[in-house]
Amino acid sequence: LIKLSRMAESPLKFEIEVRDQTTQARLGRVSTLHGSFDTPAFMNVGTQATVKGLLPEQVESLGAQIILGNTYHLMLRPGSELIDQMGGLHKWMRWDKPILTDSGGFQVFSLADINRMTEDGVVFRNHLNGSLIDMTPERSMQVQNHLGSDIMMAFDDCPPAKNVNEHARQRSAQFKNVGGGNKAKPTRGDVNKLRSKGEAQRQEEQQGGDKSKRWSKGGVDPALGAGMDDAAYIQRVKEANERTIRWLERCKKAHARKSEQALFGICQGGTDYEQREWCAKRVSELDLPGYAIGGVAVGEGPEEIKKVVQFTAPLLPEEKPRYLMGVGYERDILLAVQAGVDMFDCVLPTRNGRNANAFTSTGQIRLKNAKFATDPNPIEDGCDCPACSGGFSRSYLRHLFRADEMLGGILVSAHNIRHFQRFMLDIRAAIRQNDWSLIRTKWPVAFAE
Ligand code: PRF
Ligand code: ZN
Repeated sequence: LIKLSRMAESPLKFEIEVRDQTTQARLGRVSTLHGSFDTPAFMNVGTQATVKGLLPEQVESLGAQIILGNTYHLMLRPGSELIDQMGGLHKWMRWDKPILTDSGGFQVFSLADINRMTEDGVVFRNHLNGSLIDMTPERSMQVQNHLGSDIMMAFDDCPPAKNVNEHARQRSAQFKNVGGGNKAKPTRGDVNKLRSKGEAQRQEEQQGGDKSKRWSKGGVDPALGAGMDDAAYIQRVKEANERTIRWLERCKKAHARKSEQALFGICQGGTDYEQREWCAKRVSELDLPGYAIGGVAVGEGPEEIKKVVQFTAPLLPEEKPRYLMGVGYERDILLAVQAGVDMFDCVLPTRNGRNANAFTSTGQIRLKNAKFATDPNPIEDGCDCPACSGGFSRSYLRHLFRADEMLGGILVSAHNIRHFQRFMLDIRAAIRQNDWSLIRTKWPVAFAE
């Protein structure tokens, strides 16, 4: 009876309709208070409360059933209090279907100029006005409660991969310079004072703050992981894991709209299997409506992604949706689906679309390339997107990008969104028919090296 009443209260329902016979793949449906979406699902990213360049009705007609929003960006501008005041994110951006919001955890680590990370949270610099922002699990929950997303993500600690790329190494170096540079560093007292104030007042004070203040020693370098030796890397991952669980417990407590919004926990652990196993077990014990695999595709290669996903997915509860965060390319999605993952998100379709990169079933093409100057063909034959079915040639699209015309980015974003949604449709059909040959013949890109 207790279990029944708890289920009745849950704002999220996951039904598995078909299980694949040869892999761990499942076909299902997630229901929220804003409607449902089919799984395996690909979520298009609407970071700034917009899927860049497209009307909500266009996003919907391209096949998107759920989109992703970002705590990090929306708390900085316009502020989540404003969105709450305007009736919540769905109403404000005119998308009345499901929305998942990321917690800001990953964005703080990958985008922000971090001043200090402690047990309590992360202090980072607002890139819009230079003010200092104090981000904690409680604050992330408050922002996501204001936004009113259907699925909220826990605030986690996501270290980069051990042999991460040059970009992350530069970020690491940048962090190490913070103390010696001309940037202001708040004291603990400043942070505590800020915490008891509203966001607007907070930001105002932070801008006029005492520039002579410096951090005392302590805290953790969040960029650690990059280029470390094995022992140091495992130590960093272990600390991140333990912190992620403590922060998750705080998130669960601070979540104020449990009957409307579902909180997903995140399994970290980098490329260390022992740590993955530990974290999967700990998040699963917290009995949440869904679980994510984080810390994947953070600079490691595709082989490593495959091994970690295949190891971690089956460790998460069978009957709950599993979400692989920030992934990815078609081959990564396919192998993750076959390992039992149900949800994905990635900026690739829209980001690459704006940059004249179009996805096709055999790989990406760069539309700015001279070889398309007189190419009369659509991006992809048989694609039913507005660009391809509308008769827009590669030649014309190339011209739009060279002339810096906004229609270029709009059309290729639309095509790319449709590309991933068609791919997911075919994946769901393959599971339903228990036949992967359809994917092998129609989507060679998913089998490319
Ligand atoms: N944590 C959160 N968001 C994320 C990630 C993560 O680990 C990733 C990693 N690929 C993408 N987005 N909170
Ligand atoms: Zn198309």
